[in-house]
Amino acid sequence: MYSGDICFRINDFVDVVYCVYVLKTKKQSERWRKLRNIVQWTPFFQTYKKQRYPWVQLAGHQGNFKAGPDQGTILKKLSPQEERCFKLLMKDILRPFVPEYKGQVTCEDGELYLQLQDLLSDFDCPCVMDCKIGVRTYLEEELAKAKEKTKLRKDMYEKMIQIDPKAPTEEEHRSKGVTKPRYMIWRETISSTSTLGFRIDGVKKADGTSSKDFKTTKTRDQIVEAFKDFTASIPTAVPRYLERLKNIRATLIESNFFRTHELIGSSLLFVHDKRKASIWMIDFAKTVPVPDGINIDHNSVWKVSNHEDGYLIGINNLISIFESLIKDNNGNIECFSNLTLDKNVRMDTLAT
Ligand code: I3P
Repeated sequence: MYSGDICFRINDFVDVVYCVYVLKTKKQSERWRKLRNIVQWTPFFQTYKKQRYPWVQLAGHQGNFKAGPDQGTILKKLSPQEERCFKLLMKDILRPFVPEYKGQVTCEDGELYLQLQDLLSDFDCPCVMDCKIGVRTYLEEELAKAKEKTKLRKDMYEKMIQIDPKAPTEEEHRSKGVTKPRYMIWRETISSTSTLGFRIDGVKKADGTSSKDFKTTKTRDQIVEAFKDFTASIPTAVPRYLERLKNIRATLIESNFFRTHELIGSSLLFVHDKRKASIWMIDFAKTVPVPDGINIDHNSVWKVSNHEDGYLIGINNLISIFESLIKDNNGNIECFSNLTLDKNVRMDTLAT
């Protein structure tokens, strides 16, 4: 499963050369495109790129991403469940809020990948934040499997004691292992997942520094501080994010995909630079259809077998926190000088 994965390229040298070349002639650029594809996949060039322009991954499983064969794309290891979601999302009204899916690609090692829009390709020195949405991060199916057959995870026990050596029970200490649901539930309660319906999984700032040190960022005040820090150098991003979050919420409510799916371990990717800010829904490896005969509203309390995911609880809290960031101490919307809002954004939409 590949939830929580985010990855992107910094300064792809090939693309820069390509852009310069494209200015020459169209016909030549066609030839260059072919050549570029060949060059990009040679082992030497892959090594060069790895050393000089590394991939940055903020969250999720290592080794899931590669540069895409076409400019402005990335490759993500195939998860059939995620591919199924992308195919449906390309036909849903949520399409503008997810990376564009461009089909499957088989790499030279024979592995299958999904080719997706590189969400960072239009930004200069972007700041990026991954927030995992929902009050629950494991599937009901994972819980049922763990009950049938207990599998102890040493790696999860180790991650647990690194944060809090007192967290495991005596028995867990003795066996030096915890089950996956036990770890996932503990992670949800030490972070803001179980209370606010989302958590910060990773942040990368414009200077290139990144942090995944948010495992115990739990209270609303801690989140507010983290968001302020994330937007400190470009505060105009705040109302833009708020606008996008409101658009996402309005679209989710109308979406057929959202109505019929349980979204677990899915994230919102926040990206801004000096000029613009946007948010996309990513990571659908644990997004599954709601079983027949069950309806969810994404807002009700989860109980085993009701399949609620708390996605809207997270979105509503994010909106409320971003609103608080743009209000002054008297509760008025602060004026953002130098801010050119997108065509369809009006200041009054920023009011609660
Ligand atoms: C990981 C995180 C991932 C989860 C992964 C966990 O914990 O919860 O979402 O992957 O399980 O180890 P952490 O963030 O504390 O490192 P899935 O969402 O795909 O289950 P895994 O180790 O079984 O992949």
